Amino acid sequence: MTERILVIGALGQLGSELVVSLRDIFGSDNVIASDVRTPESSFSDGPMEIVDALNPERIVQVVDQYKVNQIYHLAAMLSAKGEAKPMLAWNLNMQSLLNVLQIAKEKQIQKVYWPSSIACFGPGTPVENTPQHTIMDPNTVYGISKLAGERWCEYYFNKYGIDVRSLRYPGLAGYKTLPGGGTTDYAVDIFHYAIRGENYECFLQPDAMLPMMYMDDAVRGTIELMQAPAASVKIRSSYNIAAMSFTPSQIAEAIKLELPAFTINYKPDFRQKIAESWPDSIDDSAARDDWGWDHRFDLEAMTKDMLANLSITGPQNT
Ligand code: VAH
Repeated sequence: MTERILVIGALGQLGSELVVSLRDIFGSDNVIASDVRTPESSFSDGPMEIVDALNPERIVQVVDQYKVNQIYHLAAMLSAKGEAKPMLAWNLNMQSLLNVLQIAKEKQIQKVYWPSSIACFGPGTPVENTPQHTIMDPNTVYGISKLAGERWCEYYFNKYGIDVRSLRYPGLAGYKTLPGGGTTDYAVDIFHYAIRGENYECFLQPDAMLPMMYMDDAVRGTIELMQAPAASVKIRSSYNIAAMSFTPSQIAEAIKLELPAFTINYKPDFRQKIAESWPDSIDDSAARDDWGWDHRFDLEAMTKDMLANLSITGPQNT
């Protein structure tokens, strides 16, 4: 059976890279990129549709037109932006997921992917090596929507047999696209400033420890989860997944090893409080045991790869 994959939210930080990798594996014509925004140039090698994830009729129209049998639903408002527009964030993050889950049920979609986040944890969660099953008391709209979304995913799996799979991403850093409205965006912005030879003013404290992952690992882990045999996917809320943890001062030191002239100063804003509510490190043994997850990039490898690629592609204005 040919995989016909719809990616909703394809222009986002994760979507932009996931579409490229999915097209490499399944063929460009079999991966339909979609977003509420019109792309400037991306994805011209395959189908691109304008889809508002809050419009279920439009999603169904594209599912029917392309005979879609897998949906990656990535559209969401991230943590920092969500605190500025709480009701918009809740509605987008929750209603769009419910639209996709209901369509998966009605149209017999074979597999659904939906990203959760370490933002589903909160100040009461054990902060070191946060377990797969533990206290979850998120205090951001984004985190609350991720916790609720995980519950809905498990509900649709148990009640209707929908094969929906999910990962609790840490902060993600990649060189191809800028993140939008997250608390961990600093870990991407810092590289663009460094490549431009400019001082970086960090919106988190130097010792703000956060779980992070290089985009290459996140994209590979996502596809490996989706290609795993259904029987090995034992967690149907969302899997903890991890690679490394670092602080702004540690990533700054890693950059200085490559660019000695790089400088940073710190001016924490409201995002510091959000960062403090999240874990320092994650126990992802369930993902490693159930479907063979393993990360490949540590801070040094990510730093080298980011700087090497940005020196070729050129920094973007963050
Ligand atoms: C955010 N990048 O900062 C997202 C992520 C763990 C953080 O979910 O909101």
